[in-house]
Amino acid sequence: MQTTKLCKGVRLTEFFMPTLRNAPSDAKIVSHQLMLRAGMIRQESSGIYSWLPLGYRILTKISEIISQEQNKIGACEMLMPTIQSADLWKKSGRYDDYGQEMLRINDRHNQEMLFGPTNEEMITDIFANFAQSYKDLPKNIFQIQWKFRDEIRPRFGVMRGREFLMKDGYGFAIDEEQHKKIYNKIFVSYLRTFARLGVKAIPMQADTGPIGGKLSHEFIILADTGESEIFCDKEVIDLDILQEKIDYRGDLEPIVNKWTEKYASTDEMFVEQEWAKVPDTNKIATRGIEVGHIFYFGTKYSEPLGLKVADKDGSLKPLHMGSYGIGVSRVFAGIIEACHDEKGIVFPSSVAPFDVGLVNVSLKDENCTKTCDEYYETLQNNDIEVAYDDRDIGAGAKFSDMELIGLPWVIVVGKKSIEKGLVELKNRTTGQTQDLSFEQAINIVKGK
Ligand code: 5CA
Repeated sequence: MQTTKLCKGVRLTEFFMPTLRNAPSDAKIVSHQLMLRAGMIRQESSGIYSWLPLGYRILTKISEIISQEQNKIGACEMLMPTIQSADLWKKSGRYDDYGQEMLRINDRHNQEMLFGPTNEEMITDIFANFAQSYKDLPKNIFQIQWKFRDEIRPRFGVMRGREFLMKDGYGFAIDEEQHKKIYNKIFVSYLRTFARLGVKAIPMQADTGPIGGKLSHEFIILADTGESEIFCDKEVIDLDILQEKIDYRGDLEPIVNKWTEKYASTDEMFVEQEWAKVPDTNKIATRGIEVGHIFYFGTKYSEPLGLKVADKDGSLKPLHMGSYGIGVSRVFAGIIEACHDEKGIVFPSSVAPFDVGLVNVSLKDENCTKTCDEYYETLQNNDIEVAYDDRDIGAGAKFSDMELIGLPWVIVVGKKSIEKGLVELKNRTTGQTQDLSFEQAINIVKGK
């Protein structure tokens, strides 16, 4: 996929990709180990990471897919500040509720500020300033912005960080019925988003926690290393949203029902009697990674913050709201938990940092290097994103780096293969190699 701001190709002599042979011993789960080894992130302090060029590139691709799917349901993207004033939080009553998880800051005028753990208060205040009547509704607004939560136990790398990237969306409606339509759109678009990111995230009944409200689902990737305990009917896992014909202007209730009629729940919402009804052969009790969480909480914030608009009959009504989160940096780790082997990451093509690696194994051979330089240009001209390994290191080290960073394809070019007019094309998923002409290799990489 071509993202707007990413370059199509990099030479590894210029690219900053500090790969490591071994992961530091304190990295306990495979995604954390592989992200460190692949030179994607570096820990700056507990739960706080720098995103190195390779990691940042993937994070950008994940964010772009999320934005695209949000845009399809008519959600509009904006950006709010990371630093907020404490005033709004005092009004909503959450200034005290959030306790030590909230990072509080005093500015030079001794004003109480905080690093936003989420943005319900601010967006409600913004919207309240402009919305006057039912004609301004429904609206669905989102941002992709850094959050800070001073977690007691930050762990597993970016999976549970203190600073992390979140897509937070907020829906505004005149009543519960109108809000249910937003909820359903979000629900279906999340299924599509995660499917496009190459992972299966199962919607599960969930607890609403400090965000509040009565209707809530978590989207969970099944993985033994996940922090959530889950119980679900195997039939939910077998469903495939990409096969579904979706009309976001139509009634989405049947699709939502299809994904929610079978039992799927986190341990917090577990109900023994319901679980007993699931046939034993379908019962899956395992662990999972919560990559998304959606809430409908009615008038919880609009009442205390005084957000009311005129309904058709002129009477003032408090807005019905919901909030919709995706852990952007967490889903990155979740994808790696779901997609790796003993050699490294096996990225789904939609989020792979590059489509193909181009490995020059005869760097000293002038003809081979000249040919590789040409191939590097040709690949980019064919809209193929390429990482060109032109480094003066051994072939073995080049191959293992390509496997580690998980590019779907690698094209190997050496003195001997050029003499035969061929290149070697390697598939990361199957490990199979083929000797082909460069043009044939391009067609395969492009999926022709
Ligand atoms: N305001 C709502 C959504 S707009 C909200 O804050 N929801 S949340 O608390 O459930 O967070 C949304 C998502 O952010 C979670 O589903 C999870 O994927 C991600 N997330 C939450 N805490 C962390 C953390 N400490 N590290 C990484 N990701 C996190």
